[in-house]
Amino acid sequence: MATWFIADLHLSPVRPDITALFQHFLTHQARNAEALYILGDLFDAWIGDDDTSDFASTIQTALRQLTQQGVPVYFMAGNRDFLIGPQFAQQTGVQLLTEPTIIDLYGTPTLLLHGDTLCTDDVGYQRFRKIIRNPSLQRCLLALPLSMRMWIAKRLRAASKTQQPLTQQQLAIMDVNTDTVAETFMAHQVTQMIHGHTHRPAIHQHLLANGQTAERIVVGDWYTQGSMLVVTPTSRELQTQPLQ
Ligand SMILES: [Mn+2]
Repeated sequence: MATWFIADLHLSPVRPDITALFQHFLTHQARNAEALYILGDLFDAWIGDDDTSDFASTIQTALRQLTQQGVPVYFMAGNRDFLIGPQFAQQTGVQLLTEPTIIDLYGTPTLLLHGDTLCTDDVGYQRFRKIIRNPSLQRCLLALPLSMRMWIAKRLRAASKTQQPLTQQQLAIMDVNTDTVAETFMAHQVTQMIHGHTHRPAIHQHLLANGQTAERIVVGDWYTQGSMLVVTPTSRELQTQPLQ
């Protein structure tokens, strides 16, 4: 038995290869999982649970098949798909987690988060996050007609495509701030944390102010491969799966 963690699949209609790999993952590795945790950015964009596109229903059907087979699937929102809501949960059988959540992972209290809240060096992004994650703004967004939300999402994607390649300094501020990481461990009284978002899969050790050593496991993205973390009572391993 094993517990699987994935994040940052950025599923979208323009990447059918990633969608196919995800479907394969759901019907193979995840099929025998004790639980599957999706730690955000499952979708490159999610404009609301009322999206009835073929793409949205393909993914929802695949998730529903897994939950109907008795595998518990948990979802925590990322910065791309925070508009996933109760209707999505109801249609898929996926259980929504608030961020952050502490789970008991084979006896080790483990903090789960998407990861963007740890990237405090990116001041501009944190400001944007505060605005966009405001519940009343989200209600306003969801009240807009679906076609208008599609238009907004398209414009946002087009805007990010025209950006210049990132400099080393820009890349650095997009990683976690180690002080914020240490504070987060202390605030939640845990010594194990799992997150995604930075697309830098690794297992890091952090020395905390109280002298304890804590471990931070970063789950990789699904851009040129599939990435997953598999945890058993005696092991944890970051894996990749090649595109077909
Ligand atoms: Mn993210």
